[in-house]
Amino acid sequence: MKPKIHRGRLSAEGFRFAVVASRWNDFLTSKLIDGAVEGLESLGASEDSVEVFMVPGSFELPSVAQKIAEGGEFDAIIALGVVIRGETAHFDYVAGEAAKVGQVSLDTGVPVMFGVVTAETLEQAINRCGVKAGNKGYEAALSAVEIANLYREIESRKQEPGVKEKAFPHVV
Ligand code: INI
Repeated sequence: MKPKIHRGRLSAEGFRFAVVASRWNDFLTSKLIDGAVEGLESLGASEDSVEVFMVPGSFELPSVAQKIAEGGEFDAIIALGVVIRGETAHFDYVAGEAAKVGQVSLDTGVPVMFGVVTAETLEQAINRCGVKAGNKGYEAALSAVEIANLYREIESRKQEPGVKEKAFPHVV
């Protein structure tokens, strides 16, 4: 058996993206923003299809992502931040709150990417922000494009007549 495989296309054309980024550790989050914008641009996003919203710290990412999602203007949101365990006694609270962007996705239906670097040390964080081990902002941007396309494809199936009948032949 060879089931049909659906995979979001890597084309940003025709989509709108919001980047929500933390100012905390801004010497690193600025690299994540650059990476995300570069990633979107490389997949065909136009300048006016990308907007960046700044928040004080990663703790604020979910609430602002939710506000943006509720506005209904964007097809995907990319949340960016850097939380370093060595730098804060409340690492777990900040990182845990930041990860709630996943719940925002589920609650609003707008995909939110988790582009937050959670690192044990400053060195580790630096390496994940485009110095050695890639750039988490760039990666999150590519994921945003893929998921926005996949959502659109899945959404478009709802409009096709007969989809429900095919999936639930016993339902009349
Ligand atoms: N915010 C971060 O994004 N990264 C951190 O490492 C960090 N530390 O170290 O505390 C941090 N704190 C700020 C926090 O996100 C909130 O902005 C603040 O608590 C106000 O709600």
